[in-house]
Amino acid sequence: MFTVFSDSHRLHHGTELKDGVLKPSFEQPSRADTVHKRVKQVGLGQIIEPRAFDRSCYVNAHSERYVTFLETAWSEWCATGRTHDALPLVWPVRDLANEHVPTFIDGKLGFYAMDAGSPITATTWQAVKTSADIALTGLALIDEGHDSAFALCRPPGHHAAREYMGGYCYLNNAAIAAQQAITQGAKRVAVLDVDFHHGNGTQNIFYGRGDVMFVSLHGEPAVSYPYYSGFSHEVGVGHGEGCNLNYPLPKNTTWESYRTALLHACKKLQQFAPEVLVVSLGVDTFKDDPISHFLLESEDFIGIGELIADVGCPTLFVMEGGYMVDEIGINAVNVLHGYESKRA
Ligand code: Q9C
Ligand code: ZN
Repeated sequence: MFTVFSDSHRLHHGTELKDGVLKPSFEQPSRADTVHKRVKQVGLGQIIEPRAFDRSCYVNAHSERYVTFLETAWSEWCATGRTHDALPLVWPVRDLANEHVPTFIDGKLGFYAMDAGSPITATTWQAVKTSADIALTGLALIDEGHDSAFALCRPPGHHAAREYMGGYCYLNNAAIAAQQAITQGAKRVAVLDVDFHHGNGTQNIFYGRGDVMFVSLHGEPAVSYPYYSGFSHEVGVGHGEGCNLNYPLPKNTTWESYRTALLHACKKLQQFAPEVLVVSLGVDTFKDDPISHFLLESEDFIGIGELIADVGCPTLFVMEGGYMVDEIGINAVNVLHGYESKRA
């Protein structure tokens, strides 16, 4: 399997407000570097640089004004004399006006963000753009006839919705790739999200769409970020009704029950018969993950890959979360090995 990777991810590193304290983000550069090292160590396959894509490829999944915000936020923030990471501190909740985009950067940050976990620095946009290009390059490999590809994206993407960032995510890499497949003529595409956290951004982008199925396994919203989405009654609307499938799972979920849910999810995907499957590959379901609470062991990730292979279609793996840096490479590559063992 080819891997798409770029050193440019290191241009993004910042802080997050956690437990009332501003700390270095759990989403740090060593994550992608550790996965990259593991890919090389086991000889997964060729590692290539991303190609550059047109801005219009991102605007297909996001709104024009949101992409412009990401491109310009840092310079607007700097123009006010601030030098530390740009983070929102106020949000347009319920009764507050939502129709008009504020003109001042502090208002914009809250308007285009769901939390205070996604800092923007001087070089964030460059890393974010490259991360999306990595996913698009992975999709291009599949178009060119590869059965699968690994887009080693960082920063991750699945919390980023059509018009907001959050949960360490800015552009939704998986959604951008899925949309690109549709733009290029695919009739049906599916996104399977196995990150510990609900892929609220991907759900948001495709909620009204019958041509893109979204299936997510995640910690139940009662006790897991992002708290406001991921319920099983969220099934899609309009043309998309029945095309959104959530599997919220309780704290301390182990492989036995995770496997049962994934097996069910994969059967649904198989029935949908997508031309391409995009996997939002988070490995924060690992037992030692510092911000999550499932109990998967490293070997269980091989099982995830094996079950995904049974869906039976070309598959693009897009890196999402996973914060136990020591094992992130082993766990991510285990999924890819599990997949390959069943498809080769
Ligand atoms: N106390 C991804 O895995 N912080 N994002 C939660 C809960 C946000 C995770 C804090 C976690 C986002 C891509
Ligand atoms: Zn996650």
